[in-house]
Amino acid sequence: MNFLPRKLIVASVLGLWCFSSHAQESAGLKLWYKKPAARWVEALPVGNGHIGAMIFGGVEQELLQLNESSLWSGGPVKTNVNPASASYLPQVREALLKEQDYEKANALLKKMQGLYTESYMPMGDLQIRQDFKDKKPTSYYRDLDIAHSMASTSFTVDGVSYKREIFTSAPDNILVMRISASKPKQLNFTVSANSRLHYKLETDGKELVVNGKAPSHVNPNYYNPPGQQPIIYDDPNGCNGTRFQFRIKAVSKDGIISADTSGISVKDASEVFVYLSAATSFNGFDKCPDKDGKDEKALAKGYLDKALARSYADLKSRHELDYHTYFNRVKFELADRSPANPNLKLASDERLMAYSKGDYDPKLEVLYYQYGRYLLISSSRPALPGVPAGPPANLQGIWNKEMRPPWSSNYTININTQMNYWPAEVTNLSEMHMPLLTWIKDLSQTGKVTAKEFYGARGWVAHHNADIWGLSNPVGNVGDGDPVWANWYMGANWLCQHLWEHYRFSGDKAFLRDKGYPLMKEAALFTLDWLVEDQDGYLVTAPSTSPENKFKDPKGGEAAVSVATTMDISIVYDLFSNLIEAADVLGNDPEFKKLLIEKRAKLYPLKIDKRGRLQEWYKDFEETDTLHRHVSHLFGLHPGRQISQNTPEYFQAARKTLEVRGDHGTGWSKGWKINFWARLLDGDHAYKLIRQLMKYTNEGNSKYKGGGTYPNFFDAHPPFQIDGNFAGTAGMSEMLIQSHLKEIHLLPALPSDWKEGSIKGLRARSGFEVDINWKNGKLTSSVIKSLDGQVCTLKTNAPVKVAGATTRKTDAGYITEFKTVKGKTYQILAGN
Ligand code: FUC
Repeated sequence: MNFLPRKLIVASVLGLWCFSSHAQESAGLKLWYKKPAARWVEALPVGNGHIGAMIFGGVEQELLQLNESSLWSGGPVKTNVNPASASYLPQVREALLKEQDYEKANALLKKMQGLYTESYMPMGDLQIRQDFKDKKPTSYYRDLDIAHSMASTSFTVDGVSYKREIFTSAPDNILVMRISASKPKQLNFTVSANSRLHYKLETDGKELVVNGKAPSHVNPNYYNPPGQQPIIYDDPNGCNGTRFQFRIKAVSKDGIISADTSGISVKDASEVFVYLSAATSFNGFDKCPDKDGKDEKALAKGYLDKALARSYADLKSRHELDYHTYFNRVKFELADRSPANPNLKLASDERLMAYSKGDYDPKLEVLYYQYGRYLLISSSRPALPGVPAGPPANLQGIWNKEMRPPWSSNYTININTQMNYWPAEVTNLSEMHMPLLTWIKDLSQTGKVTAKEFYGARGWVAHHNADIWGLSNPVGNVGDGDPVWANWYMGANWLCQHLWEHYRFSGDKAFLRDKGYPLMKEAALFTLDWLVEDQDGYLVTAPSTSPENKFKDPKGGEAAVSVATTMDISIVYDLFSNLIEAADVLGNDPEFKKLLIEKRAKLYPLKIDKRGRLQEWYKDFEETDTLHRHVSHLFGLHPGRQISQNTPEYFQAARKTLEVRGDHGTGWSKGWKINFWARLLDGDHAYKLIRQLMKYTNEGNSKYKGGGTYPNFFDAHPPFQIDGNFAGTAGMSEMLIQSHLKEIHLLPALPSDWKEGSIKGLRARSGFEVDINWKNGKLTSSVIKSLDGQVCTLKTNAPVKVAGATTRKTDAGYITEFKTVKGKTYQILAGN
């Protein structure tokens, strides 16, 4: 590839000023571009878990598309929506277990559905109009610096250089923009605002205030029954939607600033600070956000007034201090074969394109990795003093511009929501896991009602879709959903894995005892009621689907519903195993533990099909889509731990499954496959999928095909879905460290293209923080900090030296075990 022409183009478009001051830095942790965003997937995201903004970087017209993470349509979930549901369950089971009439079971399951989830809403837009009388800007540059969580746009018009710097601060819950010019009194612009929701503008002559309201119901974008309004504002049953307010104020030392409802006008200023605060009336999953809602006006005003009482420098340093606390915990470096790789100087979209064509650019992979961490810190936040916790990151994190976003931008818990949180613990962002873990509790509350109302069962259950209100029923508007996705019963059980994993990484026993274990146990109670015996005495789930694949019905046609899919059984196995271990840790529930051990032993076993793959269904049915994007039956390989080198036959069958399934798929599907191949200890295949996940795309929506990465590095399903970003980061971590079994495996799946590098600050289960260095594809040294005083069992591909420990060779590698003291650091060196 010839880089010279491209370099010249960059230099001439940007001008020397821009080329020399920024392009070098783009080798680091920045996304940067030479043009404003023309499309939403070119705009750059900032967020603090509450406020989200997509920054377009226009010169005369700047657009910040705004979100607030608690702004959803709807209100608390309705109960008693399908009282007849439970009465169909015996008939469904009879159809499945006695008659093998899968079609009949499918039809009956439609009668066992509830309502659809609500949707995540866009909040509004902030626009800046800066009139340059059509004079052409030069030296245009915009970036997102993920090392500091700061976005900027700069350009020169008529000899004056202008700059806009934007950040969203979590500790002050505020968006701040600094607008400056290189010469005094050159800033003349207006700031205006609007919303796609119902809204009104207000002003006191200084601040611009947008008051609005979300609909009381929005149908999913794929659900359009004739004659039904898809967006409804007034709920005749009494609970209207969530109110919101955002307020904007501009401050300048020397300019003239005035505001009316058309906007804020700034004249002849040298430097201007624009502040935006936002709040909603959302008051918890079980409170009507209208009549029992929070006072969003007081909240938004409070955040703004508090921020205004601080200097810009103070707000910025509080923001950076907070952000660095999390972001700086992990440092990842990959050596490039040619340290002066010319791609380092390319704008990020061009660089991604070059990478997609095959260029070697490991530092771009590092940038992608850290971008996943950036997105998690920006979209999932625990509480801070004076600022409540935000909800978990949804299908689009917190960034959505649509009134009817793809799949409602909800929580899809048959893979996608869990995937969002795969990087949380291992990349040392345990705090960012908390919004999910807290929300699981909410979901369990409605899930208890669903278990009782829909199935007459104990405990709690959740199906494949959920929302901020904790909707837990099988969706479908009682009959319109397809059971292949709607009637899946393992949502709660899978989410419970996150409670256990949080304990495994943190060692926080109080969390496990007070929060994790009770929720896990309640999920198991549902499951114990849900399991039935088949004719051979195995415990099976019936009805059961393998999201979202179908099989060829031996009686003809296609079917989705049968008995004991491998995914169901693997998730139940995981839940029971985690509870059994948790009961050991807590020493609190011996009887229940005994019961689970008995039941686990009777679960329908894993099977290998006639092609040597892990069997997906109860019987060796043939799938209708061999390349299906979901690989649900490999749950036991990842994120479960039932399948590993310790179970060689299943390990081999899992590999075969993936080989046949192929590397195709949506963004998240490719992301999952990176994790699968890492668990199969095949770094080169995992790497192949990283390349696929990071393939440049600008595609809008091609049904279920494609995958890839948009110019702003958002993952493309397509359309945009954030889970692929998170799975990419998690998968790369999984290639460098694994600790799901009894040991910490260093460099389990290092690809040949990552010859030399280091990663610092990863977390491993049992409370360890780990740095790893390698050269020529081999571990050179590692530093392990013990955070919980546990015994450390290391697995390495070659012998290592640790003071006071001996290394033994096994079939699967070298095992080194040593006792640790909490707070102490241990050096590991390669060699005998
Ligand atoms: C599941 C997947 C789709 C999509 C949606 C949000 O239904 O099968 O690919 O990711 O969730």
